[in-house]
Amino acid sequence: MERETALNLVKPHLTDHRYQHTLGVMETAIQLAKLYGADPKKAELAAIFHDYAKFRPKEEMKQIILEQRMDPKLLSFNSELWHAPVGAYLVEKEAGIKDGEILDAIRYHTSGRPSMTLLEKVIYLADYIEPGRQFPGVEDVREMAKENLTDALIASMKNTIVFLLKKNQPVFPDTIETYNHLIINKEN
Ligand code: DGI
Ligand code: FE
Ligand code: FE
Repeated sequence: MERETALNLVKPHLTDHRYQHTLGVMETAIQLAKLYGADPKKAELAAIFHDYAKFRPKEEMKQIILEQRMDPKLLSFNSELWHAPVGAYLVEKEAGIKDGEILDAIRYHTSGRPSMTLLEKVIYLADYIEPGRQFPGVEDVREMAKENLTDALIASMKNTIVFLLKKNQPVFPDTIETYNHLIINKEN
């Protein structure tokens, strides 16, 4: 699918702010893909569609999680997590994206998962460091992303986990497992 076609499919589902974020993720994901040897075209499409379901009503997302037999523990954690797996489902159904690697990059872009593929890592990180992001520590992660994909990914997951802990919020087990997996498997 061409970039313009994809952007036109996504735009009606997003606010202006979220659309600008999507363009930032797209540019960043293409750069990271070229730097680390992922497929830039798949990175482009996964980035364009990654937040496709961000503004779906919670009830609709909940129904999809149940009907499509997605991980039921999602429903016991922050509903911010839901747009990722629900997005993968809707992007296939409504936008006709069939590529499993692209759909997985969308599916795991919020929680992560142990043994993330290169494309999943690229999208996760691009979402975190795109130029519109402003939270504390992001500049350090942007610098790391130029040198080492795994180190930058660990730093971004760590920041997210600490952010949730500081707000007394639960942390989805897959996020913790992803962090553990990355740390344990990194050569020190
Ligand atoms: O959709 P975006 O805002 O672009 O970014 P995202 O899909 O990474 O969503 C991140 C939000 O999800 C962030 O504000 C933290 C929140 N969140 C809630 N619980 C968890 C979580 N993020 C992760 N990784 N793990 C959680 O358990
Ligand atoms: Fe998201
Ligand atoms: Fe996003």
